[in-house]
Amino acid sequence: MAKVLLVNPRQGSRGWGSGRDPLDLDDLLPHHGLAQLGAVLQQEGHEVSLMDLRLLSGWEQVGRQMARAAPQVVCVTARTQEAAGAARCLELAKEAAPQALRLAGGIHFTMRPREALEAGAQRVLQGEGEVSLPAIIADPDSFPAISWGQPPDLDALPFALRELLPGYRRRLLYPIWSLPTPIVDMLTGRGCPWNCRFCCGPGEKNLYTQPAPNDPQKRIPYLRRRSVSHVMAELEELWKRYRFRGVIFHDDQFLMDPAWVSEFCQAMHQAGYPRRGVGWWAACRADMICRHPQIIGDMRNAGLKVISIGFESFSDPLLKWLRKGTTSEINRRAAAVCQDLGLEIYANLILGVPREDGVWRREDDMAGLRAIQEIRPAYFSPSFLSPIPGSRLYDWAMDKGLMLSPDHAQAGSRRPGRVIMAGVDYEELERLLAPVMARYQKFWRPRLRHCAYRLRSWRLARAERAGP
Ligand code: B12
Ligand code: SF4
Repeated sequence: MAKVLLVNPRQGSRGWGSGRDPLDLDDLLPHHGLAQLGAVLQQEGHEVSLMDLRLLSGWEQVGRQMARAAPQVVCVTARTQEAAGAARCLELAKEAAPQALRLAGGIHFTMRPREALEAGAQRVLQGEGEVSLPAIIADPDSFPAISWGQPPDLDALPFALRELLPGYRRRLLYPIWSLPTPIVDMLTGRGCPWNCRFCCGPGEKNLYTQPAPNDPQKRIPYLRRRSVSHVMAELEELWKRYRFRGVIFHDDQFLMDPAWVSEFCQAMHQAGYPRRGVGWWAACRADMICRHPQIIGDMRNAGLKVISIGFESFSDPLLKWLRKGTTSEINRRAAAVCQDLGLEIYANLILGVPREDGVWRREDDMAGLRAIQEIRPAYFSPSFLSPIPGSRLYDWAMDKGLMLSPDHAQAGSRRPGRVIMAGVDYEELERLLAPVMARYQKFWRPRLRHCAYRLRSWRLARAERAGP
């Protein structure tokens, strides 16, 4: 059995050390993929540890800790936003732990496996890792430099090993939106069947896998949901360990199959979570909300508190070009359905999007911002379009020469405050956005949340020191 070091190359929202004093979801949560791989490897008898760069203070420390850990296997993951950091980790592993087998995976290396090899990975696994990673560790020579992982049966997997992330129990106390704490996050399935042009959907479809019929290296499932009973069993284990009060269901889209969601809501009642005051967050498309308002009602009765809706735009020509499959009217109706049910809306809007002719139009974004002012969602998450590698919009923007910098660090980050696309007047966008944001950006809110978190973690640490 091997000593395996899993590496999360993400540095966090404010650079080094962000994970020690989180201010953002990106700083706070365990990496689902690594937590899942950790569980499988541990079940196979490997000695697993995690190096999460969000907790470290610089590259020197990364090198030192890798050398000290003396792993036999180093596994580096990457989303596009952290690809440069992942490459650096692979290079450092070569110096600091030259004896270790260096493996790479994750969505970015699934799309661009050669980048990992160039950085020093000896094997790259595209797609899912639960079945094939243990097999590579057992016999690396029987795998080519780049190969596809075989998809696992999600119901047969052990539950994610969240506690690989130091201080996990304390992190659950961080207040997120209006969810009661402690808050856990989890996934109930993999993949999304829609085809939005801006989304890394094609990349994701590959990750969750396809080809086979005549076997180009096998693989197949792509869209899968865990059974309701498997999800409930994980919730039960999390309840026993942490007595959570809030859950974030981090699936791309929670409402894909209404029958599954109905069964899930019934199971939540049977398990008694709504009665115990458990509240949850999930993302649903506007068209699905309009098509299934009664299911949204069931979700509310089963504890749904905050619903994230990817409105993206309230300009019909833009929604059509983005292939969102919705209209501004559908968006408004969906908002009304949710608000009538007393749900809090977490509204996502993408600004700075050029239409098919490559031209950005101020009126498209004006329509969106006006709609937000009318709907008044509880939370508003605007982003400036940054085409993500793996999306159709990225290929189009690159072909048209619209991306001012195809730099990885920028690609994939959609936060306002960056200059990304040619022809977009970002100063004007900031000016349009400012009055809308004024309602949401109360400078004391994050400070208050942070103080509450520190106080709660201090109390927890004191209680833990005092013992049972
Ligand atoms: C949940 C989620 C988040 C959560 C993460 C919460 C958490 N606890 O991890 C939050 C909200 C923080 C988040 C943030 C962002 N996200 Co996000 N997110 C997702 C989502 C919905 C699920 C990710 C996940 O956990 N998947 C399940 C796990 C099991 O899969 P996995 O991590 O890929 O791991 C598997 C394989 O890749 C492989 N594997 C992974 N690593 C390794 C390593 C080795 C060595 C091997 C062998 C195998 C292997 O095995 C694993 C198990 O099968 C995905 C979409 C999706 N469905 O995947 C988007 C997605 C990953 N996010 C995306 C984006 C763009 C972002 C943001 C940039 C958005 C923003 N506005 O800033 C940020 C950046 C985060 C970052 N660090 O880079 C894109 C990434 C596109 C890309 N090219 O990288 C995705 C794909 C959405 C999309 N379709 O566009 N996200
Ligand atoms: S944006 Fe959402 S609905 Fe559209 S393809 Fe991506 S995950 Fe699916």
